[in-house]
Amino acid sequence: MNANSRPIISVFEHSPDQGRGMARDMRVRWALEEVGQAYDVRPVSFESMKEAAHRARHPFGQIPTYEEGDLVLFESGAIVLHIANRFRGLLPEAANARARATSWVFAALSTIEPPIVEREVVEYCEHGETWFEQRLSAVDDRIRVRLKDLSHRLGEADWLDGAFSAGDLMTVDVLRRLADTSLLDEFPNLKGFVARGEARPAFRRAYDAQRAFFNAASTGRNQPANSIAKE
Ligand code: GTB
Repeated sequence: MNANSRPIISVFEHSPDQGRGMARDMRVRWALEEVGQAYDVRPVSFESMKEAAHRARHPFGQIPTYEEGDLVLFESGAIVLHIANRFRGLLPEAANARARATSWVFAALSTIEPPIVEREVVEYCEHGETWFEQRLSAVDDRIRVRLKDLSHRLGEADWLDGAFSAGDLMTVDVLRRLADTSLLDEFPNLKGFVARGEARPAFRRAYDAQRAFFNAASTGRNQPANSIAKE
């Protein structure tokens, strides 16, 4: 960890999400808040994230990254699982329950998130194409398939497998990406699931921290007082 023994995570210097907590540092901030671990942030611009210093941390030149002493990690799933294994609070003690919670982290990232990301690509990159509406509707149907199955599994439960875990955190954060669509309206129990996640004090702290960071960046006020680790 750094001199203050706090992990450092990389975040957008100026997030294109306007402080809505939609980038993938949000799930890492949330995980750290859930386990009560303070952290510093390393802001990176779109230019600097493609430079050698950041690529040494992240081979694909992206955020988030996580630094803890000599350990440097990339990929939000690996980072959240590391935090969950390193600190108490995000994984059950029992081995089988831990393994099941891990399954949900992977399900969120490799089964639920891909069609949601595809929708974002369609919206950002294919807007204006003659076939845009048809393609968007086809991708929405693929998302619905995942939401229907997830909704069925969640049923009336608060969380996916007993107590709140890293699996719920990751799934809620992935579903939050649908906030600008009406897709979750079709699945009231999933809407409730996301609302429960967002109501957690740790989520609120993480959300407020990234928002304060965004606001300070917008007005040029992000100085070391905000616990920023610079190159
Ligand atoms: N699989 C990786 C992980 O899970 O960590 C994906 C990391 C990733 O996509 N990082 C994005 C990034 O660094 C930021 S989160 N992009 C810059 C680049 O690739 O050059 C994706 C994101 C960005 C912006 C918004 N937004 O504005 O709403 C939402 C999500």
